[in-house]
Amino acid sequence: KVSPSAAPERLPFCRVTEEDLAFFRKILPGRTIVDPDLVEPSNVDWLKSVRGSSEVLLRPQTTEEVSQILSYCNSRNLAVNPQGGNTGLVGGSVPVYDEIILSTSLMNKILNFDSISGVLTCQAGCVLENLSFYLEERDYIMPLDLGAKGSCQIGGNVATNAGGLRLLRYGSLHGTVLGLELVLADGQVLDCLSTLRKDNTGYDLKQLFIGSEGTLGVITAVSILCPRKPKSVNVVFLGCETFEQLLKTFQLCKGMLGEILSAFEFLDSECMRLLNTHLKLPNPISDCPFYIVIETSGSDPTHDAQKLHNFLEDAMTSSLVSDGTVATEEAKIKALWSLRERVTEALTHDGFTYKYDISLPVERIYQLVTDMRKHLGNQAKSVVGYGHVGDGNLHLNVTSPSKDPALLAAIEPFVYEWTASCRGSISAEHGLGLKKRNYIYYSKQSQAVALMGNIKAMLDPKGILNPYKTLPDNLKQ
Ligand code: FAD
Ligand code: 2HG
Ligand code: ZN
Repeated sequence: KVSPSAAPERLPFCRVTEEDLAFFRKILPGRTIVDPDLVEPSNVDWLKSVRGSSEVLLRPQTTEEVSQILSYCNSRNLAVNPQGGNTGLVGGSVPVYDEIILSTSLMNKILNFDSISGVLTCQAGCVLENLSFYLEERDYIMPLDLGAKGSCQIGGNVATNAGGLRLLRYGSLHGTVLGLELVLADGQVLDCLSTLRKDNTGYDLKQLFIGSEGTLGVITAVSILCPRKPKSVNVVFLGCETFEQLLKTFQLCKGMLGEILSAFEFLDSECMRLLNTHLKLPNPISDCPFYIVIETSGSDPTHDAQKLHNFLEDAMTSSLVSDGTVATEEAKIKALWSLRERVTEALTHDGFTYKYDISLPVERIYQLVTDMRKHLGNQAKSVVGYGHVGDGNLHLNVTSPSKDPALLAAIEPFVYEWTASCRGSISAEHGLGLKKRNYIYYSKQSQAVALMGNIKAMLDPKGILNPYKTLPDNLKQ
């Protein structure tokens, strides 16, 4: 019996020849990279957990160049791995074998910004943080924010349907992305780059590509609806004794902060220990089992301060929270946010990390961490829980000094069965990539997976786009 996490077999794609390289060099002079030292970083994922053996990295600058590359690769039966900032966490962004890496890093032009509607149109390779800087100068912000903002690209965000820290307020990319330009596997350019809020003319095709992880087409441009920059931002860092109190604080917070609430995130004391130990980040409040990061964003500083004051008073007097600190100035806001955003980085210093990105009914999310700790006993080095409480999304991470097959066998399928028993999702926001592809059935009915297979076969009949990713192996035979 083959283990669901075993490496898939190489599919019969052609191998890159000198003639192929001559073609690529003609259309991408100086941007067809074959020097192994220069290709190497694109063969390894951010977590350094998976490694491909591609010998070719292509760096197009225009949609037309992407179209020429795919048209050629499709006719030659050469497999292609689209890559943005390579910050993906499920092994989807790097090749498995010798797939050609198509990087969007040089497709980094902002094409238009409409300051009346707030719609930004840009090439797919724009780095998320650069877009945020650009917008902030114009009194707008991006509707999404995540810890990888300094490297991840908007095309990669859309391809993974990244959630992040602001989803609670501004919703998912399925709502904020208004248009996409795509290149299909055979090189056809699909122009769905609308900037309209409303457009019910037929099927909304762009939705199919949001979260498709590079398996259905290459995203070359994005138009996205951006909110106005809030005039007042406050961040509160609180400590709670129990997860039940944390949930009650969430309830109270929704009721009392309502329209100005822009994030409600949590981390447990194990995360805090790793932040202290590995990143030397001090705890700004007294030690507690659970910590909450609340952000408010509004248009009137006095009004927001009053609301926050009332909320904190209620939370303290009803003993829901045991300690806390508030930040209104930018430097302190950033410092408090680092405690939440840098947990992933702290984990990389703790050892080999097994990552789980689970959606559950919010009242169940921490029970999975507690049950996992009991289940694993002393087999794991650390078992930590953190995530997006406001979205019912838990990040459960388990570390060990090095890769440990026995530990993995104890975690899986336990974690997936537990999740499926509550009708949760085994991938809330990171996608399936290479690592989770064979677990799709824990969250999707087999008819739905079969339909996904049909869509893939229709859009990419030769299967050249990001093979071995997202769809389970048994569909690809
Ligand atoms: P890559 O990693 O390069 O690619 C990811 C996938 O998209 C791959 O399958 C790739 O083939 C495909 N792809 C990339 N570009 C294109 C394109 N133009 N067209 C078609 N397919 C493409 N995720 C969250 O949802 N929320 C978070 O809060 C969050 N925080 C993170 C924090 C850290 C520190 C890190 C390292 C990652 C985090 N992530 C988070 C993971 C998240 O998926 C990525 O950070 C981001 O969305 C991926 O963008 P990227 O440009 O790096 O894409
Ligand atoms: C976050 O919310 C990211 O910080 C990363 O989605 C989660 O590393 C993880 O497990
Ligand atoms: Zn997350």
